[in-house]
Amino acid sequence: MQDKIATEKVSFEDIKRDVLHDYKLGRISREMSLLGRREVLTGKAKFGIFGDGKELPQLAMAKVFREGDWRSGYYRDQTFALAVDALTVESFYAQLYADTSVEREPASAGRQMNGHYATRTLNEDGSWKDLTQIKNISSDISPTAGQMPRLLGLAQASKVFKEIQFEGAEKFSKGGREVAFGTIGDASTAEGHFWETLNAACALQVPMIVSIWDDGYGISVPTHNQRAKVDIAEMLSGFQRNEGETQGCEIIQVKAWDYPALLDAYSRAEYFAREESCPVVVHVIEVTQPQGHSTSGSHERYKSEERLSWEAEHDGLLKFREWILNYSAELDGKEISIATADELDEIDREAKKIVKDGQKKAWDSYQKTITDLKNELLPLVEALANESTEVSGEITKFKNLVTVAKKEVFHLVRKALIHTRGKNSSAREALQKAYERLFDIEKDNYSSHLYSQSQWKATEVPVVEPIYSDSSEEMDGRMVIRNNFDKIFEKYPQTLVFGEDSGNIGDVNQGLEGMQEKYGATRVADTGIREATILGQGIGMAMRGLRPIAEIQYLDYILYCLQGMSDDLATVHYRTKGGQKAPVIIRTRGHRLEGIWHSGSPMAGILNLSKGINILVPRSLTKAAGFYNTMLQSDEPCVIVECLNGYRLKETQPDNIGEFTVPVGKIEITKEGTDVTLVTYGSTWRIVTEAAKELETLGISAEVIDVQSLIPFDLTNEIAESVKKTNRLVVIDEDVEGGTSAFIMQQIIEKQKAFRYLDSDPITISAENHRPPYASDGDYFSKPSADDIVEKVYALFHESNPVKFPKL
Ligand SMILES: Cc1ncc(C[n+]2csc(CCOP(=O)(O)OP(=O)(O)O)c2C)c(N)n1
Ligand SMILES: [Mg+2]
Repeated sequence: MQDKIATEKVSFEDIKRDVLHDYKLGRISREMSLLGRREVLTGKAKFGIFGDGKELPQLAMAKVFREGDWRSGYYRDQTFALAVDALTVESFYAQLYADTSVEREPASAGRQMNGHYATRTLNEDGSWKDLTQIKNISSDISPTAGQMPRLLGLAQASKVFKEIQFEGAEKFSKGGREVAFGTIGDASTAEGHFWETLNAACALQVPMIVSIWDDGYGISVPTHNQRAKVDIAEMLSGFQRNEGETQGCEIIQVKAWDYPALLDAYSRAEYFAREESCPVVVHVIEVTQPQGHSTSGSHERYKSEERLSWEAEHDGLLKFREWILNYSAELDGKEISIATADELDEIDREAKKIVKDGQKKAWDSYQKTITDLKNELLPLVEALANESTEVSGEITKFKNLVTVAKKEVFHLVRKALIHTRGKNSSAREALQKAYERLFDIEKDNYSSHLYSQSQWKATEVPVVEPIYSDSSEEMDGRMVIRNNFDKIFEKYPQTLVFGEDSGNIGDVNQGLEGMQEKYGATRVADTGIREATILGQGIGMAMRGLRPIAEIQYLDYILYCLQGMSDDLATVHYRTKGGQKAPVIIRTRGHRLEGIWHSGSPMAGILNLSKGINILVPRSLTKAAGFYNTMLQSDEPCVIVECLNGYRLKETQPDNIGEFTVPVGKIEITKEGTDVTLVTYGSTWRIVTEAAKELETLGISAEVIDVQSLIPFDLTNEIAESVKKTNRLVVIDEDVEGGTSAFIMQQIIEKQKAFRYLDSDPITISAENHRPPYASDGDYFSKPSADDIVEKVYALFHESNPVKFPKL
């Protein structure tokens, strides 16, 4: 290896201080694990998963993790989080207890199980912090290997920042020198996400270091049952970069208990990644799990005596201690050492005390939140005791409880309010008021930040109407969207699009035609066929301040990345209580075409699994363009489903292309009518419009509504207003029955209370439950046609007035 990264000269005293600092941090981390398990087993916390056995490699990794760098890892990394100041003993226990305070538990404000780390990249108002000054941890998720796709995007951002500049970029990157660090367990490397990410990283040559903590087990299943070969480094050897090539990665194998070898491994890894933008895998072997997998079981059940005693002997901290004690060298003729056994014992004692004190402080603070609540509400309930014997009974039950959480306090209050119903005493009113005020606070604690709460919230984006004039041109829809992208790339240098065939040919429908030539292959890029990591590129880059448009070629293939949408993208703002955001735009196209996998409209699946993401279903490419223009001004993620059969249809391009917006959460009445409200979205809109015309000839005046935005949904209740006028409601789409149409119906009938205005049954017209067979007839017999719609709507009128509307 050539030159190393420039380092300052250090004295032996510096080294000694560093080593002992690591030792102490390692011991603190271990004590946190030991006490953490006890806290769970004694019932003070629900579940615990810890990083014991993984301390040493994480200390080494932290040494090359610099301000501006990123980690995307999993639940074992408490030592690393401590070492990079993303965690304190108190915040660790605050999370274990599920304390909802952002100050005390900044990673998730009590929303995540313990071991899920995150730093806060956002200020309270939702604006970005200077991320180049932070050692950044992207918020962990529990699905194993789910952290990998995002890691790719975090690493790729560095490469992109080397090439593009924009105002404000200095907050996100210093010349693209940042490295993204990933961590993953050995068993989780059996997941597709691991291989897909590594393959893509090797192709893209991004600065990424993936550490595999190989402890030989995935819960109880040993490695040899998990993958093709026990030694994953051997399996990965085909990924090894060849001399002089710019593909592949470097692979380093190192033992988890060998402190100097670990330091060396990570300094080499850093060189490859930071200086050469080459991905690196650090396969850390001989890792142990002193306490087993988690508090849910004991490893004695599945590990042999032999394995258990091997683990005890190879405990990293034990070996570290031995190494320190055995260290001896000569400097200037004098024998030097790092520490004596007594000195290390003293550090052990200090570590134990630091952890005990931190845990106690965290417990007391957490308990205080409950005690405060109890102190405020219990006297108000007690004031009602003489109004009802049931209330006294509830109070006695409450006082006999061994443990009290907020839930028990609220349960008592709600029971007291039920038992005193109808009594309008001032005591009851006082309780009711306090209950409502405090319940609102808890609502915020547990349910806030699913969507943005900042000034950049999608619904706050100013509406700019499209402008049409005599000189507005008519053209294919794909030209409208293309011209809009052209303006977008010109206006927002931080925007980039990538997907299968998106670059060279400008996407399969030429909606990006010529864009790569004009804006370069970094901003308009082809990718491999790998939807999960296309999304991951989007998430990671959006977390670092870029504005990625991740293109999924067809809606039918979005299922490959639905896991990431659901588990990662949709939850990131929520699971950090507004601490992180990833405003990715997922561009896809779908609905009506022909064939089992080219006509799907699995909208309900997406809708149900992606709460937290705006779901936009424009009926035309002009509408789609407007949504891109809106969402690029917002800090929320979204999916925009373009109509697959719309690219070659003629549309009139607005004169203010690239500027006009389409508001989210707003419906459009596209045809006025008085007799029935037909609600639809996407490609079905054209068919409904055709049916509405035919209904007119049958004496039925239909109002047609395009929902446009499924999430958020009709925020001003305009559909209910329409039903108030027409007194009839039909929801039409091409999803399965009980799918998106059921969601729309629930919103209108239950949320908007439109049931009050109905004169006939509200009905849905959806597709058959099987997927649509190939060709036009496959479509005709499985998705609602204009014929179906006309007949079903007509039937409603026949039922109410058979004379005027005789049977068809
Ligand atoms: C996708 C997914 N499947 C299953 C689980 C349940 N689970 C949690 S941890 C774990 C084992 C992971 O083993 P490994 O990757 O080796 O990490 P380790 O816990 O050993 O550090 C499993 C199966 C999960 N969290 N996510
Ligand atoms: Mg494992």
